[in-house]
Amino acid sequence: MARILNLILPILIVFGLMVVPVNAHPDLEISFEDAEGDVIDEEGYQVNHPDVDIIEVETYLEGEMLNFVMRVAGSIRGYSDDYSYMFYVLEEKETTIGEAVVTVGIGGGQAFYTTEDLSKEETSYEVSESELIISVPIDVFEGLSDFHIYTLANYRDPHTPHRAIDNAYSWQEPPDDDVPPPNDEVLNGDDNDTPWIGVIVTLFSISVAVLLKKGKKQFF
Ligand SMILES: [Ca+2]
Repeated sequence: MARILNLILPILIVFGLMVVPVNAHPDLEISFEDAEGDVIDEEGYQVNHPDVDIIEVETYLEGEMLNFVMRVAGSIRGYSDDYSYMFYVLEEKETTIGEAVVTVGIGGGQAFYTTEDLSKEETSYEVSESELIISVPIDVFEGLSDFHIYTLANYRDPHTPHRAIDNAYSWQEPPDDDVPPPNDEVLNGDDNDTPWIGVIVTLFSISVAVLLKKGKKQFF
């Protein structure tokens, strides 16, 4: 019996080490939608400004990069100083942009990402009509406990206080009733917390390890 335990224990430890780091990485590939026609001005009134009207947001992995995609109802104006399109990566749902661990955005024809230590790096991007893709090295997201996104599209008139703003975020569930929230309806978010399967596998391997350790003490 002791010999079997001696064989099993190292295998289990290696298995546990393999499972835990996988489970520690949140799902970085998410997508969600936002209602069309919900852009507001600086006073909160609904305005027609399709170039900042977010309709879809997506992140996907490509090689060593994580791509941040935003689609708007009109055209992406990332080349203009008057427009900005931002992605705020948050570790907790329903927190503010001030809590962002990574900020990804474009404005004035320059795409960048900023990490928590406020270092700002220029990065590559693509714009095709209504779609913006900003690519960020995957290393930037190492060690995150969870992955949620708050997005913001913003137009600022350079000569007046007028602004047009739309936001969309990954954590909102479809509304329970048939009445959508005013000005902002986010549907089909598939942003999940740590998958339960990972938690179950981890708890299982810890339990078996503890049992074996107890057994080992008893047998030696
Ligand atoms: Ca919208």
